[in-house]
Amino acid sequence: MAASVPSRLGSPLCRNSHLLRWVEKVSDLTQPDHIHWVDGSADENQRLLDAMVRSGSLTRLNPELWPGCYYARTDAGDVARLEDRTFICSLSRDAAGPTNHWAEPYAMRGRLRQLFAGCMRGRTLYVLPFSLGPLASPFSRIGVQLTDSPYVVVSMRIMARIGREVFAEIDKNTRRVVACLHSLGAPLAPGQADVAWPSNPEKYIVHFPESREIWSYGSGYGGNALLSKKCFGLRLASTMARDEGWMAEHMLILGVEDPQGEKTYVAAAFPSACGKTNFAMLIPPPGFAGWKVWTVGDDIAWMKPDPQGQLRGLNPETGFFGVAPGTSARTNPNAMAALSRNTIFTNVALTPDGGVWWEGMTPEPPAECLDWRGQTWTPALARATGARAAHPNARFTAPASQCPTMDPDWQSPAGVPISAIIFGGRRAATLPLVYQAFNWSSGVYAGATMGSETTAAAAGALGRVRRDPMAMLPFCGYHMGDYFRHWLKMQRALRLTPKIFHVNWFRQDAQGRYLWPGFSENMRVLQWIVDRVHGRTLAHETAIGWMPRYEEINWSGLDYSRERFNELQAVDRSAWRSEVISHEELFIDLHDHLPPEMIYERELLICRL
Ligand code: TSX
Ligand code: MN
Repeated sequence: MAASVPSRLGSPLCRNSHLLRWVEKVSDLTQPDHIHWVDGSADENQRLLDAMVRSGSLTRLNPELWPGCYYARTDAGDVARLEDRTFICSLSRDAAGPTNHWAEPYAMRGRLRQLFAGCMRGRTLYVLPFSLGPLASPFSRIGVQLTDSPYVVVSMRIMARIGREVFAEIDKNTRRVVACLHSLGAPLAPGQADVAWPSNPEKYIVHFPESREIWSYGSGYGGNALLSKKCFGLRLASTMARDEGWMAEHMLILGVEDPQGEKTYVAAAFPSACGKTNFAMLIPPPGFAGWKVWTVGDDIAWMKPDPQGQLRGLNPETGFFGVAPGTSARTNPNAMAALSRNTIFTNVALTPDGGVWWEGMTPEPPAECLDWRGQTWTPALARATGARAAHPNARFTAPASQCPTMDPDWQSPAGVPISAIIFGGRRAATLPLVYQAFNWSSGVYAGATMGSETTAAAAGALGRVRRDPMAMLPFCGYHMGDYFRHWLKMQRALRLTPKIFHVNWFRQDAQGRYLWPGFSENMRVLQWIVDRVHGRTLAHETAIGWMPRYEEINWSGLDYSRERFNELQAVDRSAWRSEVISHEELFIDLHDHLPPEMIYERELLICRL
């Protein structure tokens, strides 16, 4: 080894020879000025935050208003996940499937090595060990992220379990560690001044499922850079789960407690812009005295059958990386409590008193603030130009432990028993408020065909349904057809299969008004689901599944007419025939890997219509 290496290596907190060798190799390739082994302590965290404030990459918020909170503005070209730049580099293209971007692993490695050569010059390489799930849990998986971004280090300290105890676990050399390599791709020449948000216009987010590695280059933001989250927690974990007989899902987990104290846990998958975090932290309406909803997680569920055949679920994360705009004391008081302190805000607006603001946070906007680009923003300017104060994808990174509704068992190493699975979508028509699938395979069909209507004029026509199977379209690390097969196969490992439901909070009447009040009122749907799980309430059979009658919903405290409910729950056969026809689009893409059950379920549905 080169004699220069030990001086750059710093003082390792871990003696695992595989890890030391890998850090040396990466350091030789990327040429950082320093190496910092992350211990995860509060002291270290404060030193990193202070250094970022001094260098201008973070702003400390007013500690009287926002204790322990910091503010970051990204580069304008680094504001979201980049699906076009996300690759699954499996050995065969076929294994990645048509819904992923595939690249030949050998060629990609060559390209990445070119990009990473010298990419950390002038910067510090942080060795950041993390555990997804409590270390003591059989669910937990370990990764080490090598990164040149201190923003990533302080963010991952909120989102995952990091530091000394994870190094100690790696030292035992009994666990396979996922290697995560990340660089902003912005080396500094000697004397060169840094910018507030270093990044590179050329970006790559690359997964190697067979060797369980992640390489991410050029972005410092969110799912591109916090590799524990989408890259490991979903894409790599989904392939590990397939191989090992468990499930890594893009789901929230919540627990419903009834007035007798009985608790029922459900996992739920929604595409983006359906209010998943709001649902995870739901507050029952006034008519539900004695009922409580507990939060286990808002984004990722790792689920596995226990030896008794009961599905158990765990939130592998410890924080929320939530969309700020639209989050308010009205839509989600629990999220507001969670983000009130020790939170990192990114791309929201900065108010003159050293606070933050975003669209939808308060009924009245501030008279003036600095927008996410650092420009003066006023309500008048917004009316004239449509300028937004916060970027639509602005985020809060907040500790889950600060959410008032966290379940007492949210960190239980055994996970929580999952009794129901909910799929949802944002659909203006056709899809009722709620139905229960006939059985596991018809439920898998409901999840496979779920989707949302495009809300903004983002891509193409407004109101077109975009299919997003199990909300996993951007996050499944392998062929989507094989993923459906894995779902079907899981039934055999389960003695008690969770009941599967589909919900739609967004159905509209002929005038384009929402038929359902949503938010807290969704508790009425949750109660019916829980009652169904325990065999305590009736349902009637329709062409698409089991549905509640008006009488079977608890209407306490809400004036909602039978006529409106019937409109909300109507199954329009001709609309459903068109719906099923449009499922074909997805199935054609996946045809050569599509399990026969999906075809049979579709045929059965067509026959019932
Ligand atoms: O999060 C939402 N949920 C789930 C809450 C537990 N939203 C917010 C939009 C998603 C980002 C919803 N929006 C929900 C919902 O259930 N429903 C709707 C649609 C809706 C919007 C406004 C009203 C009613 C329904 N009415 C008034 O604001 C008065
Ligand atoms: Mn998500």
